[in-house]
Amino acid sequence: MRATLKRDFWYQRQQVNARQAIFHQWRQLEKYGCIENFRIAAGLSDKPREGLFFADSDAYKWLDAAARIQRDFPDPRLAQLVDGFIALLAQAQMPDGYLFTYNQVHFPGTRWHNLQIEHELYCHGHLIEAGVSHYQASGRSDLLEIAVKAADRIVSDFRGKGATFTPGHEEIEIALLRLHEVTGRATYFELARQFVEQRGRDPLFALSILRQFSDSNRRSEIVKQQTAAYRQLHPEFKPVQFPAGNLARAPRNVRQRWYLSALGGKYFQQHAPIRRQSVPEGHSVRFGYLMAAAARIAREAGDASLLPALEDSWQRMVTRRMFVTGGLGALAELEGFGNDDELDPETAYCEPCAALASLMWNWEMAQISGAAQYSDLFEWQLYNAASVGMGAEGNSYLYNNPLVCRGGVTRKAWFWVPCCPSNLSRIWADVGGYIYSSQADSLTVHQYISSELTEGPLRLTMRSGLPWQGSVRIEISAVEDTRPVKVLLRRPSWAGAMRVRVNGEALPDHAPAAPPEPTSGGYDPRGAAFLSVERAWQAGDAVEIDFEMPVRRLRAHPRVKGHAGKVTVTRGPLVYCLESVDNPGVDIFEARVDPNSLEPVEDPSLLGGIVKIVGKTVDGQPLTFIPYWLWVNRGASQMTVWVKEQEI
Ligand code: FUB
Ligand code: ZN
Repeated sequence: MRATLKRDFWYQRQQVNARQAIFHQWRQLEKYGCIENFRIAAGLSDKPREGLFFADSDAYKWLDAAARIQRDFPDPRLAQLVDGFIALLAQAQMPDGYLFTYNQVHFPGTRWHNLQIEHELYCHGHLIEAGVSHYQASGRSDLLEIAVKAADRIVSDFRGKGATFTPGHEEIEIALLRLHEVTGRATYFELARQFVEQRGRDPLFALSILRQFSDSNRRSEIVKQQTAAYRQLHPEFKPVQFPAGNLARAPRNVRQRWYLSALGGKYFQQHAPIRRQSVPEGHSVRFGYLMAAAARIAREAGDASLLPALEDSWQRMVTRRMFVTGGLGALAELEGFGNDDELDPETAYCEPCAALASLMWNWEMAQISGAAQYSDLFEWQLYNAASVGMGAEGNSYLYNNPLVCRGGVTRKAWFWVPCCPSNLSRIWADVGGYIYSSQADSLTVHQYISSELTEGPLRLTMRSGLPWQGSVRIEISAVEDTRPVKVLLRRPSWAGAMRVRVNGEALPDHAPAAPPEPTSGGYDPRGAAFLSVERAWQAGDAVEIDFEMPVRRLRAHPRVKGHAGKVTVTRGPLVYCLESVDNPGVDIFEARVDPNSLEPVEDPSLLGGIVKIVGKTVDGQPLTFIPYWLWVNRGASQMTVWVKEQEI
């Protein structure tokens, strides 16, 4: 069920998304040749194709985001871009449904090559997702028809095939599951399930991957020769120059680790069949998409046999392989998980797409289990690991996200691999779909976000002060019928006391027991719980909630290297950091914070209006902490999420 956002924090982020980010992204896609690639494939341009082999996916994610944005923020300029691009896709798509500009332009007549590497299915997946989103948002079927044609091609070419016919970058599974939802055609669901079930079953995977790398390199060389030949004929042609990316520090042996991970299949989640994948491994975006798809299959098919692996993976991720921000991926190059407790904040990769994939997975797990820990992690990753990816104004981004930065990182307008910006935009546009869920006799409030809900057993409006203040008011505007409905309110892991009043009458608070063993990273969603309020609701009933939001200091587990004596400052769902620009004259990496000095202070003039946390070092120097997601919005700087508290 979807709610519409109202005023306040997330509505403002949606406005930035709709007014700035989506237009900025379109300009970048044009500037760097991504849209032109479709004109070339459609025979409308004779320029050389630009960008990586999977560049199409960035345009599809943009279309997906634009379609979702149009629902709540209609804009004729955006509608024109969307409609023009859909018309272009119709021209670029081959009559049999295939649409992948890399092959169409460079290797006409070839397809489904090097499936572990070249991302054909990943790109088709994003095309299909765009079609579904556009249909869901607008009721129009023009893009959906293109998506269905592509999906039918894939069904014909892949149905009944085995382990070697699975994608190296998961995503098509989610797309097919969403297409099944809107078309009701079982064959899409079955193919998604086949892709998930067939992973990790190729006994000759290592040989196959070596062959694919070699063939993929051979094909890249051909592409280079084609571009060079074009330049000889057209000396005036200048290939696009992508902006340099940010410094991504990595452990010394990361390249060897990447090779080993790839050969053993872990990088691609091809090392074991799905029910034996109980540890997060490899590329963290791919991992998250696989988990999201498997969880959705488990939910829709009622397949409980998938749950132990999903639950074990989740536990292992949260307890041993996740940064305090909810960021995922400890290793650049691999763009993926390191070993247990390998959580160096300077080499943290934490790509926003990995956090977004985790949101999708956690949403599914929340639906299956009814456990609050999944919605808690969703919130934490939304505000921290995902939000950090998009600049305050919506036109600059971060790709890799260290938790400690001594320099070398600025927000960029675009990237050589621009997978995150439009991925963030499509989730931002859909935040209203992740707040509530309902069953016949219950309504679950997963997130406290100002919104209006006009479907389900209760119609209501919510005003929430989060992430800055802990006051929430839910007012029932209409009820489906007079039967009692259970309202399940999440008691966040970060809350001190949770005071709830229904029509002015206070309910008892039950603080849940602390989880058994602390996590490696320091944040632990397992302390969250749902508080149930059951009654025959009436229009005008009001639930008022007050969350105590103390400044908390989280600590990494002692088994994590380099964190002894250090803390991360948090308040409510926000992780805070010290940024050099706010702390002139202080060595933020060496300063020792006085734990008793920390207090929240509203600052309407800082970064568009925030609650900062101020304090002092033990020798009396002033300290200012800002929310981590807002760092590096004011030019180059240094930053740390981990701050010294004790001398070690
Ligand atoms: O490979 C496609 C996308 O680009 C991945 O999800 C990102 O990690 C980046 O490599
Ligand atoms: Zn990304």
